[in-house]
Amino acid sequence: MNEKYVAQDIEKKWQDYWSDHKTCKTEYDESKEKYYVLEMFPYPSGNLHMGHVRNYSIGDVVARFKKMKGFNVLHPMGWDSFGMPAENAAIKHGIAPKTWTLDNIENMKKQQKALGLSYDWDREVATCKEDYYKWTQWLFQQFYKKGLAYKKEAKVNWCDDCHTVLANEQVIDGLCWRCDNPVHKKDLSQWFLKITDYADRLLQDLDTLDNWPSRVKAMQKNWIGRSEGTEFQFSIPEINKQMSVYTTRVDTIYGVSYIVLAPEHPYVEELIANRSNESELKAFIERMRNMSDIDRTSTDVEKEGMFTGAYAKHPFTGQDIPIWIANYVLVDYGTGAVMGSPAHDERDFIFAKKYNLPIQVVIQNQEGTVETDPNKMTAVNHEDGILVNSGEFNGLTSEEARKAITNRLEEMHIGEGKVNFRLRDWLISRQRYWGVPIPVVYCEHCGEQLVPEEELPVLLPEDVKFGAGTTSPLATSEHFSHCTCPKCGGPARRELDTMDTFIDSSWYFLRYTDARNDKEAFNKKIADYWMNVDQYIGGIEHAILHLLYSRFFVKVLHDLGLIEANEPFKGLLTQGMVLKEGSKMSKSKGNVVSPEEIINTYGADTARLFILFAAPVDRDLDWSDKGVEGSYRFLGRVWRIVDTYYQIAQQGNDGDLTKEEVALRRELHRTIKKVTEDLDGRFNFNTAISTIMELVNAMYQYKDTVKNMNGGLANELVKNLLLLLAPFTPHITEELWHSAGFDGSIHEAEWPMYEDNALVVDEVEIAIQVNGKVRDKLTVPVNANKEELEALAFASSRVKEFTEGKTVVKCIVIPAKIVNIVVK
Ligand code: ANZ
Ligand code: ZN
Repeated sequence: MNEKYVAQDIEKKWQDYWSDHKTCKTEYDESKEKYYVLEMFPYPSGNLHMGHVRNYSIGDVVARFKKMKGFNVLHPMGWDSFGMPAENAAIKHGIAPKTWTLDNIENMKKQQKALGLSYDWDREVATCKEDYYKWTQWLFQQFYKKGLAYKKEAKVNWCDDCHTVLANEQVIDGLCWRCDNPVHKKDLSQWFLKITDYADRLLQDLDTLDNWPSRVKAMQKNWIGRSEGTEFQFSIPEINKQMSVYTTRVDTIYGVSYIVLAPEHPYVEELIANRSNESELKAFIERMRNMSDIDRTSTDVEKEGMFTGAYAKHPFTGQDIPIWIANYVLVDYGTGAVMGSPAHDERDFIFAKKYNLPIQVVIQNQEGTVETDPNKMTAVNHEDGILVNSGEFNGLTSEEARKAITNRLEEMHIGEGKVNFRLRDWLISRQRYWGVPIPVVYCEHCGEQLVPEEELPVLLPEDVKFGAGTTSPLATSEHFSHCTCPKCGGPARRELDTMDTFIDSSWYFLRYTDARNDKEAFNKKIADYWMNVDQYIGGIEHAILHLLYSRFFVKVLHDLGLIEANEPFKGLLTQGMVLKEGSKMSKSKGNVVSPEEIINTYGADTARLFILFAAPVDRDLDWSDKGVEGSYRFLGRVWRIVDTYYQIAQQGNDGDLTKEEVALRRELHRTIKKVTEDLDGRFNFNTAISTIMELVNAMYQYKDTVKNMNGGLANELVKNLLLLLAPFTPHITEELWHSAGFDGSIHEAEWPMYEDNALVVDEVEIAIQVNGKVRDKLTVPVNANKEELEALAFASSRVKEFTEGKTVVKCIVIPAKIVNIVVK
C-alpha cells in the first residue's frame, strides 16, 4: 500500500475495474426486492456543473447504500437531448444539431464516469435518438387514438426570440422560461394534450405522495387551481341572449351592480354594434386585447373598463344591470364574464369607485359591525358572514346561501354548481427543428391522418435550412414535407411542427426499465416490476412543469393498460443549489467552479465528500475551497489510519477486550447505527459523515494511547469504517478494501449491522426509596461506590421533597441496585 493518499493513482483504475466487471449492471429479477433511484437526466449542454455533481452524488449514495442493503437497484442515466441550444448552435456556428448534441453527450459522459457514479450504462437513453423518439411518436399516437391529443386554432403564447410557441407552464411572470423575453399572443393552429381531463386526479393523488416535499405539492395544487362555484345566466333582452357568469360568491348576488366581460368575449361585437361611441369602444377593446394576461390580472396594473351601453336583467330582482368590458376579465377562465359585487371583492370595489357604480353591502358579520355606507367604506368585507339586503335569503350564512341560491337558480333552469380549474390543456407544438416530428400527415381528401405504426419513426430530415424565418425549418426540406396519404395514397403534407421536449422527459423513466426493447416502448411486466421510481432527485425548478407532465403521462399510460403504476415518483427530493459567496454559480457572474478542475486536483472522492458534507441535501450549499481541502485531508487521515489498523490486525493480540477496547467498539457500533439511520429513508448525509469523522478521531486517539491492541477489533474497525464510507467515496474505499485483503468489490459487500450488545453502556438504573417508597430512579455508572451513590440520591430534587426539614435516621446503599433512605 502506498504511504500517501493520491486520488489520481487509484480513481481511474477502479472506474475501469467497475466497468470491466459490470459491477453496476442491473437485471430484472422477480425474486429480488427492487429499488429504483433516479436523478433527473441532464440536457447535454457540453459540461457538467456543480449542481449536476451534487444531484448525482446524492443519487449515488442512495444507490450504493440500497445495493449494499441487498436491494436489486436500478440506477440509470441518459440525456434529455432535444431542444433549442443545439439548433441555435447550428444557426450560429453551422454545426449540425445532431453532431453538436452527440459530442456534448460524449464529453459529459466522460465527466460523469470520472465521478465514479454507479450507473448501469447499458440502459443509457438519449431522447434525440431514433430508437427513443420512435416510441415518443408511438405514445403520441396512443394519446391521439384516445382523444387526448388534438389540434385547434388558438391564441397562443409566442416568444419572438425563441421563435416558437410556449406552453402556459413555460411562461413565467409573462416572460419566456428560456430567454426571459416578453411573451405575446398569436393565433395559430396547434397541437394540445388534454391534461385538463386529468385535473381532478392530478389534484387528488397529490395526497398519496407522502414522500414529496409539501412545497412542491402546494405548487402543483395551486397550478391546477380547483375552484368550486356557481355558473348562471343573466338574460340580455336587447340581443335576446343569455349570458353566463362564473362566481365563487353567489351569496353576494343581491349586491351585483354591474357585469364585466372580457374584451374577447363573443357577445362583445353585437353588444356594442351601432352605439354612438362604437369606434371608441373598439379602440379600447383592441388596446386591452394586446395586454398580457399577467398585466391584466396583476394587482399593480390599473383596472380599466368601458360601459357597453347594454343592460342585463338581475335573475331575482329584475333590475337592469349595466354590462361593462374590462381588462381584468380573462376570456379563457370560467365563462369570460363576471358579476361585480363591489362591497365584497377588492377588485370590484376599486372598479366601482373608479366608475361610480353603486356599492351595496349584502354580507354582514356576526357582530353587525360591517360598514354599510359606501361613502364611509375604507375596505371591503370579503369574509363569509350573514346575508342582508338579500330578499328571502336574509339571515342565512354565506355557506347556506351559496347552496340555497344555487338550488334556486337550478330550479329556474338558469344555473348550476360548477367546478373550474386553472389548468389548461398542454400546448405541445413547437415551430422548431430539433425535436420529435409529430407523426401526422394531412391529406386533401382524408384530412388529418396518423402515420401508420409500421412507418415509425418519422425521421428528422437532415436537408433543412436553419433560421429560415416564420415557419419551422422542417418546411425547408422538400422530401420531408411532401408525402403520400396512408389512407388513399394521394398526395399529402406532413405536419411540420415538432413536439415540446417536455414530452420526451415525461416517460424516460419507463424506457430505462427496458431500454433496449425494439418491439415496444417498454415491456409491461418489466416496467411493472421496476415502477414506481422509489426515489427521484432533482431541482425545485421542475416542481410544476416536468413533474406535473410526468404524472399526467403515467396516468394516461395506466388508463391505456400499458402500466400498473398510477404515479411516477414515490419519493421526491429537491436538492438545494450550489452557491459561491452567497450567489448561484453561473457563467454570467463568473463564479463557477468547474468539477473537472476539482477532480483533477483532489479527486472525485473529495469532490463528492465535500458536496455531501457541506450542507443538508435540501439546503443551498456555499462552495468553500477550505472545505474541499478539509475533505481531502480527512481522506488522507482515513488512508493512514486504515493502514495502521491493518498492521495491528496482522500482529495484535487475540485476548479479551480491555475496557478501552470495549468503549472503542461501542463507538464503532454507535456509528454503524447512526449512519444506517441517517441513510435509511432520510438523507442526513452530512450528519452521517460527521459521525464517521468522529469514529476516525476515536481510532486515532486509541492508537496513540494504547499499545498492543486486539487484532480482531482492529480488523473489525477497518472493515466497517470502509463499508460505511463506501457509498460516499467509492474509490478510496475500494482501494483500501483490496489492500486490506477483503474479497471482491466493496460495492458488492453487505452493509454492516450494529450489535445491540456492543452498544450497551456501563450504566444501570437504580431506585431511590424514602421510607420504603420509590421516589426516584437514577441512571448511574455500574461501578459507582456507596459514597457516590448516596451523594447522587440526596441530590435528587424528587428525593429532597421528602427529606427536607426531616432528620435522616439511616441510609442503606446496595451498589448498582438501590438506595434506601429512612427519615423522621
Ligand atoms: C363575484 C365575486 C364576488 C367573486 C366576490 C369573488 C368575490 P377562483 O377562485 O380563482 O375560481 N372570475 C371568474 N371568471 C373570471 C375571469 N374570466 N377573469 C377574471 N376573473 C374571473 O375565482 C373565481 C372568481 O374570480 C369569481 O367569483 C369571479 O369573481 C372571478 F366577493 O364573482 B367572483
Ligand atoms: Zn388521403
